[in-house]
Amino acid sequence: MDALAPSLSLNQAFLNDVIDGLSARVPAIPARWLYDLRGSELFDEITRLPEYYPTRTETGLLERHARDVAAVAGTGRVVVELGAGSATKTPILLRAMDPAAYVPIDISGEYLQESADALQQLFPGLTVLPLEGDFMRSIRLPRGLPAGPRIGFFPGSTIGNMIPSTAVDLLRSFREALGDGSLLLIGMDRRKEVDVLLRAYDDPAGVTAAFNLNLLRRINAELDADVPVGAFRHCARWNDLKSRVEMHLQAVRDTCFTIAGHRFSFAAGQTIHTENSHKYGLRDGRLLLEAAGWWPREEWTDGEEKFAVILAEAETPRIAP
Ligand code: AVJ
Repeated sequence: MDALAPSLSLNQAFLNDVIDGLSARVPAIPARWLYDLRGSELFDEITRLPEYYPTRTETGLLERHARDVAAVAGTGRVVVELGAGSATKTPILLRAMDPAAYVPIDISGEYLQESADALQQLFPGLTVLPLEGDFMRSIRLPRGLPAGPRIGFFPGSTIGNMIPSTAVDLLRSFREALGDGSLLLIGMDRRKEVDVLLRAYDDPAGVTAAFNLNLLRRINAELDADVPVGAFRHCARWNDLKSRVEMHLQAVRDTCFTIAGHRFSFAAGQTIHTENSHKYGLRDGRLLLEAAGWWPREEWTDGEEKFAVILAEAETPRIAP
């Protein structure tokens, strides 16, 4: 395949998602397109905001309980991370687990290599086997991994981006890929007071707004488009029925624009839905795991129960009841 092909097809996929999404009855663009280089930088900035509690809370939970994880999991497992690996969270787990190998899986090869290199420097003796691929489509672990049970690591409440059916599909395919005897360490954001949630997704410094609006800038930069970015504002909403924070881009006036020859018009007040962030009650998170064949063994939460880290065990299918 020639070197340009992957980026051309990525561009085509972006274009298709944007055109289909904006043509839908409820205009929406898949959240994955928020995370270009600039978007990832802005998300990084979000994680350091005083109002954005999830990253800080989860990191604290991992620091406090990595030993408890190792006590259940034992040492010498293969650690498989869904995502490139966080510079702050992953080392906490690896230090406690003393794994046989570390396999980060991410769609962005460049970002993956960078973070894998950084972790390799931190753990010179560790076998690091980065795997480029879209874990939302399929998970196939590399051949020749050290034998023995695996532990999956899925931090950040990334699961919260997915609607329940997609979340269960992903957790089940992860269960298949990791195999019998495996464990899963997953971070889930809890339901809490609406004003705390909304402040985390609409910070006074406007970083989350910039993150959301960056999608329109990206469309203009990559898709031959003339979206008037100033005609939209960032909007975070709590959807209680679906138990999620939604990010939208809301038209502040009537506006129309063209993307690759397709014309779109938005009336003032209309929105483009850009991201979901599901929040789980105590039972919700467990039900999601159980529905996908994972049995929650341990659950750790902070004093205010803002965030939960759950250690689940691959369930052996058996005849009910
Ligand atoms: C990376 C999906 C976990 O939903 O909290 C943060 C993304 N969006 N602020 C989240 C996000 C706006 C974040 N996740």
